[in-house]
Amino acid sequence: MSLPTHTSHRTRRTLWRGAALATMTPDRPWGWIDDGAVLAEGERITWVGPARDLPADATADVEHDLGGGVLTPGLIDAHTHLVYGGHRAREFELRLQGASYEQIARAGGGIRSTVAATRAASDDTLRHRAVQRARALLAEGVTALEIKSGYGLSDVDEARCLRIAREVGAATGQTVRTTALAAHALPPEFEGRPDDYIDAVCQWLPGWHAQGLVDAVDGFCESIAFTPAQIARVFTAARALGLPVKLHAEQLSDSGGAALAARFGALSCDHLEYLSDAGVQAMAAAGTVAVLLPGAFYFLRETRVPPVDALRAAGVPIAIATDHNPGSSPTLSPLLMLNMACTLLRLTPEEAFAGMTRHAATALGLGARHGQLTPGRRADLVHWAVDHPNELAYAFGQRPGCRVWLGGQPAGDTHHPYSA
Ligand code: DI6
Ligand code: FE
Repeated sequence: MSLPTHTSHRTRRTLWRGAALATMTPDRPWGWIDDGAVLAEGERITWVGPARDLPADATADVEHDLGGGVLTPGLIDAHTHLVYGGHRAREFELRLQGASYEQIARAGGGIRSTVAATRAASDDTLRHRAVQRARALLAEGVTALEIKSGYGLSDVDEARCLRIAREVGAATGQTVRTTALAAHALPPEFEGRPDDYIDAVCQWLPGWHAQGLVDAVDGFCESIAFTPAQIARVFTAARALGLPVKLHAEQLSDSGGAALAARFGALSCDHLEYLSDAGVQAMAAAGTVAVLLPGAFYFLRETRVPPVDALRAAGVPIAIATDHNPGSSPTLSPLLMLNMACTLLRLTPEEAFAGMTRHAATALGLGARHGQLTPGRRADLVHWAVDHPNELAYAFGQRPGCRVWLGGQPAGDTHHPYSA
């Protein structure tokens, strides 16, 4: 009796051709190749170059002849708060009637109202909504994303949100990096006792880590949240577990958070509207990525622009992310963020696109495997129906069609769940 023969011993080879490539390698603008080809074996890219240089013996099990357009690495959303209950449309109304984000937060609204809604929601509801949001990002080309906790603010509820974040990746096939943001706001049961809460967070962290729920640790360093000294204690606990850190820093005021995070070798500092020169230099020295969040800048009608020229001059890599969250950035459109990064923050379209690919990968500690089309990296690809990717930053709100591959496989249903 002979065993059934099958081909799974050899990994599946896939070839993409018939499109321009924006490989996003840093050696030339957009890493551009006019008429390119990409080969993958299984989940990994094995060859990238001009189609005319394709090795003669390059055979493929599956061939995608793209018929024009541009192939790019998958977009990477390096800062999201995707797991939460409820929404804050009412708060949006209040702000339009004159209340400020800070006033609402101090009055127990804001983040705390989302904490109450998140604690009250079932796992199924939280998971269903988070997966919907991740699919909306996927429909605009996002193949990898960070998901923060930060709306549970108790041992049990933070672990629940981190576990659901992991499940989102399993459900959509996207690469998910989880970040524990328990130091986001003070939960009501610790009212008036922020240092006790920070102690509790430091005690909870090893348990979440032991369950494999944490890829990085974040905090909100701000006058309405936690002080640099409190954040430093959380970072020390993270370091003891070997976990990388990152920080919401200098969003509403300059509290020196970025320099503190840089001292802990932070992967990224995020927001940064009020970043000082000293903060820029500290980030440059530490190799920390600046994650700029034009959605929150826009939605809070911030007027102070992050110091983009100083970041550029110091050679700090700049990433762009949605910051999707119910309070300050309820967008699920990475393409709109590309546009806003250009119009509001004055990045070039290429800088913005690098900020959602190459530099976003670095911000998540995924720089070696994601964010560029090169041999050895993961075959997360997006085919866009445009002549040049600068159109993606230019035509705001238009959503040109795209096809997405995750590790060389076509992404499942990428229909926009919020469009008809
Ligand atoms: N900064 C932000 O913009 C979000 N979190 C943070 O630390 C806002 C979160 C919210 O308002 O729910
Ligand atoms: Fe955020």
